[in-house]
Amino acid sequence: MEISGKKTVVVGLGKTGISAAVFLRKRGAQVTVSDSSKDKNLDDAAKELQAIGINVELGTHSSSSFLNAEIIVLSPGVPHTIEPVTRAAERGAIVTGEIELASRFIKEPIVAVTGTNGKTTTTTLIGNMLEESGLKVFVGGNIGKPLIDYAESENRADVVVAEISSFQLDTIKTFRPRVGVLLNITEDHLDRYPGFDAYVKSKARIFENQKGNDVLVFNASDRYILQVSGNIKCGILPFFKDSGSRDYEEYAKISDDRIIFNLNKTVNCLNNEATGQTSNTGANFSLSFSEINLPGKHNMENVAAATLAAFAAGGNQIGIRRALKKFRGLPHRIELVAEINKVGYYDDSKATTADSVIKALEVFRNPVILIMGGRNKGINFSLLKNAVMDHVKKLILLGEAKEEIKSALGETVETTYAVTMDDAVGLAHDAATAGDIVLLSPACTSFDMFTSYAHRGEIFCKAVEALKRNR
Ligand code: UMA
Repeated sequence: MEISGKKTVVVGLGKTGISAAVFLRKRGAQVTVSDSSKDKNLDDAAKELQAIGINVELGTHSSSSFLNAEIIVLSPGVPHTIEPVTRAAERGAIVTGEIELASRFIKEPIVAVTGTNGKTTTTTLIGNMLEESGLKVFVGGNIGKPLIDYAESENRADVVVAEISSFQLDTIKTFRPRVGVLLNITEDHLDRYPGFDAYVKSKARIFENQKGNDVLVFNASDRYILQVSGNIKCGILPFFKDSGSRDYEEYAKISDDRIIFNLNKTVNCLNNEATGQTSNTGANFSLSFSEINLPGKHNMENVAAATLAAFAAGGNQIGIRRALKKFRGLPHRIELVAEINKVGYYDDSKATTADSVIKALEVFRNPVILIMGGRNKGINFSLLKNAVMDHVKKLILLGEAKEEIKSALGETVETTYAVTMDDAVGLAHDAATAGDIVLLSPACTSFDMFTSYAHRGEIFCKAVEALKRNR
């Protein structure tokens, strides 16, 4: 893609927009960044970009900014259907995303991870496993570090590991990960897609351009992934739960207490390319759940996927085991924050889908007091009925979606409203008896009350710490 001298517009002045604008400017493009928000927090970034010759428009997407644009780079949070963008596309502008743009300038092989849940854990694990195997790795993408930063960096890696969201897949064209990972597909982001089918199609784009000896690691126990798997045109490394027999040559099977890897052939598809590593042949081994410091069966799926992907990208068994031994999970994902009066307080603020809340509830055998709520992003809360019935002693609801959740689940379990997070934690404490679990697992986004899921998790942790101090 020729960039020098081109009239470009970057939409959104978040992490992606800032990085993409700097990249385009350094490559000699005329750059305008347009952000519909007037938020004062954008002012500093705007000034920094202006200082290097980038135009910044805040508070609107004016048609004049998009007039004569040749390339438009969308941030993932910006729908590609907004009017100024569709108009410019009709006039012949190239509309792209930061992932597509970055991938055109990255020569090293890319391992790309998508799925509704578990992306960040799996991406982090793959990065750690490859590093422990002696490779130089860049980890970025939806995990919080735009991929385009790597395209500009002088610090070259052997392998790039990228977390990729469906929003980012919506704007790809040629993006071709040498190793793709498709973890699972459950209802999510239905406020952004016309329906679930469109969301499934978006996720399946991870392997759209994979071919030849590229590899797709995928969840063969996921019915929506199986529905789209007919379109795979590259090598496969499936992982699945130990039920039913499947005719796969190489795979990972998750039994009741271990993950069994059957990797008889050479699976390193990057063999002797960028990594210079030799192939991993004859890797038949198993990982016991007790060796893995992560809660829940869903995490065994993440470990299975990460291990297969790491093998495919040149990792070795010693490095993979070493990384697993060190990894203790990421913050805000079923994270034990404190134990107060024999009650465990867990922060699962990252859980913004029904499926992730179900997975969290399944981790616990003891009664759970569940704190839920926030802004609904199109989730059908009645999907939680059975799991709530089986695990939850009391439901404490917070935020914009509280009434909607109550009407879906209120008949299943005793329900109370809370106004603030402090209030929710206090009510949970009052309801808990020794042995119970207090779990924040919201099934909603945080944006009605907090700046991010991490912010929500931090406020929860602070409330729990205060409770511990004052008890
Ligand atoms: N904006 C407009 N016009 C619009 C809509 C938004 O100008 O029509 C502006 C907003 O005012 C805001 C800016 O766009 O100032 C924000 O852009 P963004 O939401 O794309 O945010 P970034 O900071 O660029 O972060 C994005 C990802 N965010 C989203 O996909 C919503 C980050 O993932 C990612 O880490 C980052 O790029 C680097 O790749 C976050 C996320 O929530 C963690 N992802 C979703 C998820 O994981 O479920 C997909």
